[in-house]
Amino acid sequence: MKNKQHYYKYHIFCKVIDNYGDFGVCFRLAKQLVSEFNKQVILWVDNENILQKFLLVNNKEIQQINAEHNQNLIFKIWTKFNVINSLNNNDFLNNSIIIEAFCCDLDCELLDYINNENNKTILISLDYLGLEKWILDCHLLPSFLNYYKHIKKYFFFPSYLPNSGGLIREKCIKKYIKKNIQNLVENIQTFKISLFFYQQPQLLLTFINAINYIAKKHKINIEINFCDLSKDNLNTVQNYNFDSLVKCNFIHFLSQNDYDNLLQNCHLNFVRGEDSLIRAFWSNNLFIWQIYQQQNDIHLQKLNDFLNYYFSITNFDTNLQTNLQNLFLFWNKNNYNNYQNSENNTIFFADLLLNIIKNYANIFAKNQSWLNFLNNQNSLCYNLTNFVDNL
Ligand code: TRH
Repeated sequence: MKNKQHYYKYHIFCKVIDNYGDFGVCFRLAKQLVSEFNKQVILWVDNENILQKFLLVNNKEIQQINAEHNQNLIFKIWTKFNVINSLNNNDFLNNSIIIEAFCCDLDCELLDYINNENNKTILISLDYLGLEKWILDCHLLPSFLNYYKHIKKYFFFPSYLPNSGGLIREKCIKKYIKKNIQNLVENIQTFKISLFFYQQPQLLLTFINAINYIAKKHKINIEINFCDLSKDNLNTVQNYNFDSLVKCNFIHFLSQNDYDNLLQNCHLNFVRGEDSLIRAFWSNNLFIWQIYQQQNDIHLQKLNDFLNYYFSITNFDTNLQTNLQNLFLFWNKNNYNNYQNSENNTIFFADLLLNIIKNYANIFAKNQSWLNFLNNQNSLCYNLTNFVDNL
């Protein structure tokens, strides 16, 4: 029988392209590998500000952060060609797993170092959330590196599709899901919303006009939790003359755990990149996803792929499904600089939103099948560790 090699040293390399998701995903992965899989992880990130933002510390040196943090999760700032030098003991690079998050490129110095026939280090090219079925044909395929004959490298595709790499899901998630069914749905006094979006001032105006209109006209208490608003947008909302039935909370950047808690406590979450989308799944509440914009509107095709799949599992009543779909499309198609808030847009958006609020219990119940479907699959960390240990 083949001897199993148990890898316990992991390096995650993270390049921050923009926003928070690049680091957010790597941070969650690192935390779970340490806390649930007993791994030792070094998380390399090329942007110190992002690290400080997520750890909620200002101006702290990396050494100080590491000293105060879990010994099995070490943060290092990744600058060009500093990897070998900044490891006191290069041995950590041997027989380890190296994850290139979102397919970021490693320095050739590092590749040279591990390109050694006695070194069992494995490279994993971790891709973005895969929405299309073709990813299943590429998931776990080896990648051949011309100049580095001894390096073993594999593609890994996270996704909700069965037989893919799976999604990041910690053990505690199942507990939250049960809690939410009892807490949130029965007897709603105030409809709670969280808003995390690619800040577009005109779309924000449509949003607050619509909420105000619904509260005033239909006498519904609504609470909005505005997450990480930019200064200008904060000004707009703070100077807005809301009806007394609307309550606004302005929330600074939270720890990931606190952000997850917020999603669990809101009936409807407007979320952004792939990490907040997945956390919205686990919150067990309804969500509207504002997908990251790409050239030539490729993102809209991806959004449609997601919606088609999601709806094929949830089986919402036809009119509610159309309503939800229109809400997703409105929120994404109008996220452009040329979008102008108007009364027509406000009314259109308000009607879609009102329909969701009124039918919340029904949609929530149907949404459970999505959760059940996801929960029947293994988590990303399980799939990853299992794959490399069985190579
Ligand atoms: O930051 P994002 O919009 O998206 C990113 C980037 O666009 C990037 O290019 C893309 O590659 C990447 O997504 C996958 O949104 P996302 O993914 O939802 O990440 C937000 C992270 O910020 C997530 O980990 C949750 C976290 N967060 C907090 O920890 N506290 C907060 O208060 C908020 C609002 C978010």
